[in-house]
Order: sequence, then C-alpha cells, then structure tokens
Amino acid sequence: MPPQGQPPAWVLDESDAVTEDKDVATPAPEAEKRKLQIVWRNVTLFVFLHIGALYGGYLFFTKAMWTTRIFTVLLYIMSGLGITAGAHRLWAHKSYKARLPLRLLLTLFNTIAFQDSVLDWARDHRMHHKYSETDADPHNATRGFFFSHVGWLLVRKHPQIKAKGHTIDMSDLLADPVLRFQKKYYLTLMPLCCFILPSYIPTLWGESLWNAYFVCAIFRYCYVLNVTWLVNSAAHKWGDRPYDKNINPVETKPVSLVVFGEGFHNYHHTFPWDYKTAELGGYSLNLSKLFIDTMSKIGWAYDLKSVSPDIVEKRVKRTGDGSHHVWGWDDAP
Ligand code: ST9
Ligand code: ZN
Ligand code: ZN
Repeated sequence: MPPQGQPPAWVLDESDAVTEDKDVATPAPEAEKRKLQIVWRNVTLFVFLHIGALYGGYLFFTKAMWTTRIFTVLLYIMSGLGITAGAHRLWAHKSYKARLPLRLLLTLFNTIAFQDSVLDWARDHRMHHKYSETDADPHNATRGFFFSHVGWLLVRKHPQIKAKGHTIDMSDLLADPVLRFQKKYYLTLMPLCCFILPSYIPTLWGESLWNAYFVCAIFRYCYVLNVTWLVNSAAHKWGDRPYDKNINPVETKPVSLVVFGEGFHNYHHTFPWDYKTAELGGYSLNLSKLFIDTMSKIGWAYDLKSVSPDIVEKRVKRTGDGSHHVWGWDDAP
C-alpha cells in the first residue's frame, strides 16, 4: 500500500498535468478545434434509446406494477454500483482490493449497466485522469457540456487518444480472468444482463413484457447512462473547488445523490486513489462507500485506501478556492 497521500504509480506519473499537487494557477488547457467525424449509427441508436426511455418513464409513473417499480430501482442500484464501486473505484483506480465473490458480483452488476467492458471503461477513465481536459481525454470537458455528456460517444475519438493510449498500463486488469471473460463474451453477456433478463423477470409476477421492456430495460438503462454522464459534464462545470481551484472538476451534491457519491469530483480529481471519492458527506450521498464498507466488514473488500485529514487540510489551504467549510481560509495560519 502506498504511503497515505501518495498517488500510486499506476494512477499518476510525473507527466500527469492536472491532478499533480501544484500551487501555481494555470488556465485549463483548451481543446484544439477539429472536424468531427460523426458516427451516425450511434446517433440513431441513442435517439431511439432516449425516445423509448421517455415512454418507459411515462409507463414507470403511470402503468407499471409496484413490484416492477421496485425491481427497476434495484436494477438502478445494482448497475450503478457496478460502475461506481466496480469499474470506477475498484478497477480503474484500484482504490481497494476485492476477493473473487465480490469481483464476480461487481462484474455482473457492471454488465447490467452496459457501459462497455470494464477493460474498455477503465482504459478511457485512466486517460481521463492522466490527460484531464486535453485532447487525449476521451470526454474532454473543455469541448463543452454536450460533448462531455454524450457527444464524445457520437464521434470518432480524437487522434491524441489513440496516440497517447499506449502510455496507459492495463496489465493489472488484463491479469484478472474475470475481466478477460467479461470482455470476451461481452456481446452475449451484455444483452442478457442489460435487456433480456430485466424484461423477462417482471413477467414472473404478472407484469406485461411490453411494460417490463420499456421500464426495466430501456428507461432504467438510459437513466443510469445520463446520471453517469452528468459526472463528466455537470461535475466538470457547476460547483465549488475547495481542494484545487486550478482544475475544472467541482463538488456537486445534487449529482452525488444520483450517482452514489461520485459528484464530489474536485476531491476525486485531487485525490483519485481514495475509495470514498469524497472527503465529507455521509452514506446518504455516497451509497458506494456504504457498499464498500459493508463488503469490507464481511471480508470481501480489503486494503481500502484513503487520504489522511492533515494531507487534505494542507491541500485545501494551498490550492483550494476558499469554499471548504471545515478548513476554509479563516482557519489558515
Ligand atoms: C458509456 C460510457 O456510456 C460512459 C463512461 C462514463 C465515464 C464516467 C466517468 C466519471 C467518474 C465515475 C462516475 C460513475 C458514476 C456512475 C453512476 C451510476 C449510478 N486508450 O473506441 P474506438 C484505440 S458506454 C488507448 O472504437 P473510435 C484502441 O486501439 C455506452 N487506446 O474508437 C482501439 O481499439 P481496441 C454504451 C485507445 O473508432 C481503437 O483506438 N456504449 C483508447 O474512434 C478504436 O477505439 C456505446 O455507446 C484509449 N482510451 O470510436 C459505445 N480508446 O478497442 C460507444 C481507443 O480494439 N463507443 N483506443 O483496442 C463507440 O461507439 C466508439 O468508441 C466511438 C469512438 C464511436 C465513440
Ligand atoms: Zn472527471
Ligand atoms: Zn476517476
């Protein structure tokens, strides 16, 4: 385990320009203008998905059975944790370790979320931290709200992503047979977990296949996608920067609430190896922390990494924007 407060080498290295501990205010890099190569297949699929999701949302509130509604919320929680506690905190950042049963469970949850395989997700996310808000960041927020929210999934990737992609070490994740299995069989596992089973299971308690498909599969999937994307768009734009005012990511409680604790994004970009992805805030705004702590209690999660309060305090006083309500400027020596 690295000493507290020190980033492990696989998250950051000396070429990391944004999350390094620095005290000189530098303007965020602007994206280069370039011609977009639109992928019309993705545009079409996402338009149909969102139209179907609006109809599914209508059915959720008006026609679906109560059991179906509860099942939808459960799918939201499971697939959400598959991204937050799984792809993000466990795999992309290695902020804690997990025994086989938890890795299997989180892989199942992650496949329900259909945000592509963990290996692909984590590779993009490591690029997002290492080259944050430059052309090598897949969802570079300096290209605007729409691009960082969904636009980046509708166009070919910037050449810089492919050019610099080799600097990302994925050997730790490629060594995990569970992740290799998920990637190899993704085109079978994903439709089963994200669409087919969520549509079939509610018919067992008498729900119509029509309602189950639009509510539990389409509406739930599209909702989870959009709240996830808010971390890339809204949480890089609107809010306070108590830990590092030199970067764009912000603290946003409304986003945290719907993404199980991932909206404390200024903290997360400053201390990306902390399994809590937040300094403050209880379990109500950080369901992922509750989940990981519970898994730790039963021994399925271990080596939880965190940041000591004095390191956070020093950083707040040195690079924060003054909005930190515990260690604000008033407390500075
Ligand atoms: C989705 C993902 O929605 C959402 C991720 C959100 C991340 C949020 C992070 C925030 C923090 C966590 C908060 C979680 C909150 C959760 C809350 C839950 C309640 N490095 O991609 P290709 C190379 S997915 C290195 O095809 P194109 C590589 O050689 C939605 N190399 O590029 C690659 O080949 P291979 C469902 C890289 O052709 C080759 O380039 N999925 C990297 O430009 C080609 O790669 C979709 O909709 C890299 N990072 O196409 C699919 N990247 O892979 C959408 C690429 O063989 N994607 N290379 O090694 C696509 O269709 C395409 O990727 C594309 C670009 C059209 C966007
Ligand atoms: Zn970010
Ligand atoms: Zn991250």
